[in-house]
Amino acid sequence: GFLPFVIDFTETVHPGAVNHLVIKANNELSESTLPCGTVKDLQNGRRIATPYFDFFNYAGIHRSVFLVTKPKECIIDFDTNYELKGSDAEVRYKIITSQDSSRVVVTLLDAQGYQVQQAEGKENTLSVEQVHLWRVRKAYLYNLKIQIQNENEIVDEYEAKIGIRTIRIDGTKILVNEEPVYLKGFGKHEDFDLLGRAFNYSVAKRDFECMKWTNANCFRTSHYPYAEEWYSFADEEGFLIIDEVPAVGMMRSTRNFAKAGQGGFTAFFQTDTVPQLLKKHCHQVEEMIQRDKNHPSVFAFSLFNEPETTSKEAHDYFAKVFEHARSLDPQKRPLTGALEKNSAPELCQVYMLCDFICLNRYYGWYISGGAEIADAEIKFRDEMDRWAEKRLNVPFIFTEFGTDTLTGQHNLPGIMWSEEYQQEYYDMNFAVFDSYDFVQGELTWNFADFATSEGVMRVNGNKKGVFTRERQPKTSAYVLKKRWETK
Ligand code: BDP
Repeated sequence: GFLPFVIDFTETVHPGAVNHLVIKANNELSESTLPCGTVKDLQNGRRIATPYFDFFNYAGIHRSVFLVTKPKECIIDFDTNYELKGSDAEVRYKIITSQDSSRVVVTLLDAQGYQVQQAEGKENTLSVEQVHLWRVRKAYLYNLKIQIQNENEIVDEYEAKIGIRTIRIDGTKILVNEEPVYLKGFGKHEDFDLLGRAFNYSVAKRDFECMKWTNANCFRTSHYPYAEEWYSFADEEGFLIIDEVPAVGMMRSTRNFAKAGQGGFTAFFQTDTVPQLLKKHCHQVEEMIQRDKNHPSVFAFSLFNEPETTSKEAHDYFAKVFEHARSLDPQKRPLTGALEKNSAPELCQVYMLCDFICLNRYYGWYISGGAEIADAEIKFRDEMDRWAEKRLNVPFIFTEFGTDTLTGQHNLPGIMWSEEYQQEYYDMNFAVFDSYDFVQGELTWNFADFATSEGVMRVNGNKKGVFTRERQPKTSAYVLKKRWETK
C-alpha cells in the first residue's frame, strides 16, 4: 500500500470512447501483509481494522495516479553508481530498455544545463572533472538525460536528477564523501490535519523549513516509504533519509510499543502465516529499493521497526530479508532496522544483521518517567554500557526517543506531559548519548504530533512531536535547534 504499482490496461481500454477506471482500495490488516495488524468484527456487523502499530490506518488513495503512454521501445529503469577520484568522479550507469534495436545515448548536464559528458550504450561510465559533490545540507544535482535514438529520431527520453556522492560505514563512523556525519533530525509521519497522509507541497515545504530551522540533517521515513516527492525534496535540500519498509507491528499486541517498552513478551514469528509474510516483506523491500535507489538523499534502508527479535525464528526470518535486500541495491547502501527495548544486547538475535544499529528507547517516558527520571538515566547508562562491552565497532543511532507533550502545558517542576519535562528528558538523553562515542546520531520521536488509533494511551493522537500537528514549535524545538547548531 505504500509503494507504486503499474497496471497495464492496453488490452482492455477502448480507444476513442469514454473509459472508466475503477480502483478498489482495502485497508484491512492481517499478519500476512505489511504493516501487521488484524480486523475486528463488531456485533453491529461493522468491520474495523486493529493495527499492531501506533499511527492512524488511513484508507483510500493518498498518492498521485498517473496515466502513462509509452512507446513500444522504451526506457524501463536505470541506476547509477559513483566513484570519487580526487577532485573528479566517475558515474557508472546501467539502463534497462524494453528492446535492443536502437541506440541508447546518455548525457550528463550540470545544474545550469551545460553538457558535462555524453556516452553511448546501456552500460557505461561518464567521467566528471572537477565534480560538484552532493553534500549533506549543501546539495548539488546533475541532470541525467537518457535517450533511445533511432537514426535522428528520439524514440523515448527520460530525465532524472542525480547527486554524486558516496556512502560508507567505517568502524563507528558514517561517511558521506569520506567525511564523517553525525545524524540530527527526526522520525516523521506522513500526517497532517484534514489531509491525512495525502502528499501536499505546502506541508512538505513547511516541514523542510522547520527541519532546517532546527539545524537537522536527516529523517527516517517511519514506518513506511513516503510519497516520492519527499525524496526529491530531500535531494534538493541535502537531507539524508533512512528509508523504511512498512514492516511495523511484528508483535502480537495492539499496544506493542507500550508493552514491549516495559519488557512484556511479544512472540510473533512462530505462526503458520510467517512464510507468506516473509514473501510480502521481501517483495516490499524489492519495490522500495527499486523505487528509491537513485535518490542521493537515501543513504540507508531500514528493513523493520520494532519487531520481536529475541527468538531464533526472528533471526532466521530477518536473515532472509537482509540477504535478499543485499542483492538488490546497486549502490550497496547500509542496511538496518529499528530495535525496541526488548532487543537488549544479551537477548536480541537480529542486531548482528545490521550495518549500523538503530535503537528506539524511552528511558524517562515508558520506563521510569517523571519524578523517577534519575533512575531512568541509571538504567539507560546500564544498557549502553552493556552494548559498549560488546565492542561491535559499528555506529549506533537513536531512531526514537521522546515524550508526549501537550503544547502550552507548563509545570514547574516539570511533570510528564509538560513542555518543561520534554526539555528535561531531552537534556538527560543527550547527556547519555554524548558519553558514548559510538553514538553517531539522534532522530527524535517525533517531528510533529500525529494521528493514531483512539485509546487510553492517546489523547487525540500521539503528542511526542517537537512541533505541533500544525507545525508550530514546542519549547523543546529551541533546545534541539541550539544543540544541533554546533553538534
Ligand atoms: C515506538 C514506535 C512508534 C510509536 C512510539 C510511541 O516505533 O511508532 O509511535 O513508540 O510510543 O515504539 O510514541
